[in-house]
Amino acid sequence: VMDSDVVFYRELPKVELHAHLNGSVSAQTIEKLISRKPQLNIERSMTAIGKGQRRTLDECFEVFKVIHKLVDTEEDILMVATDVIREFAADGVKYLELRSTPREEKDTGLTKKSYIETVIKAIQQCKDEGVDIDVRFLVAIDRRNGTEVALETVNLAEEFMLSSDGLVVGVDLSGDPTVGHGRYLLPALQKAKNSGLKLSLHLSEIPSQLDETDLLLSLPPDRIGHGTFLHPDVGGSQSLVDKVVQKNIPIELCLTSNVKGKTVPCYSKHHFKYWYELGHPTVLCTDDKGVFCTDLSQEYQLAASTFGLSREAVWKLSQQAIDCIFGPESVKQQLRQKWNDLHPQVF
Ligand code: 6MZ
Repeated sequence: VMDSDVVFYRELPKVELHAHLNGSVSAQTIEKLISRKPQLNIERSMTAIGKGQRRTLDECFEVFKVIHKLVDTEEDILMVATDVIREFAADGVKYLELRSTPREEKDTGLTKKSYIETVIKAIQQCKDEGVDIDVRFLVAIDRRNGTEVALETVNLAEEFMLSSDGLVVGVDLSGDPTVGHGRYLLPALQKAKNSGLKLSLHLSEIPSQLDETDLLLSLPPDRIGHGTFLHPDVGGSQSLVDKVVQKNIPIELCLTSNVKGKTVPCYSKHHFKYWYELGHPTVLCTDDKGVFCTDLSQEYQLAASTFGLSREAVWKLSQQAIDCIFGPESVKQQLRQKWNDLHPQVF
């Protein structure tokens, strides 16, 4: 007999807006990759942070390096992306924005361009198979790589925005927050915005980035990733909060990721509470469902049990995420219709 909560959260239609492709690789897919490359001597345990385990953010970034070794051909990317999309769909996600950093691998002939083409191919393939999910792609800028690479990435994103039938909708800024500074990336981000790409930026994921956050908020971004240290109770500032509120910039919140990555001390102290109580648009997301061993149903369930949300409140939360997507108005309308059709008679 299935727990009724488990069924409710899995059947709850959901929107996932913050999912890094290579952080979202499930244990099953990792096993397939390992069997393709046994000579690397990589084990599943090196690619994930299990239940009850916590690592520093630095250690999390080491995990991504291991996964990148396993995913270095077009064939790998195609398998990883199709598996990840099917898994999100099986978890009740109806709209997904995947993000990934285009990588070049000299040894396998992978180029940044073929990287993006392959992700697009995976999205198209899932669509052709009839998987019940609308998937879009955000091209990610790794902050550690600086101005030139950021501009090159934006140029690629612009090219694909025009040629991908609307699948490439924006740009993400991510990567190790302790490395680099937003001031070097501002011109590239500005260019992306001017060309019509949407911006989702990791902001204040760690403390003491107030000047960077203030600078990047001037763009302004269309969404914020994490924003863990924005508010004054944790060393942020009221003026940053005021800007985010005035510009009504939705925040993508990833509870398990932040607890396991030790930027938040425990679930009950997660900044979800601060923003939710303000009535500010917040969207629950997984970040890296593979690395942090979670899924979006579990994240909704955790938020509800930690902060005492009723099923009705949970439904509202998932529904409001539709307003925050980067896809066009027509897609928002389709999703609203879907939510209406799936709405339970009673909670
Ligand atoms: C910042 C993160 C991240 O792009 O190779 N990434 N960036 N903060 C986080 N919090 C935990 N989690 C993942 O997926 C892996 C990459 O996503 C970014 C990092 O740049 C990481 O290398 P892709 O598909």
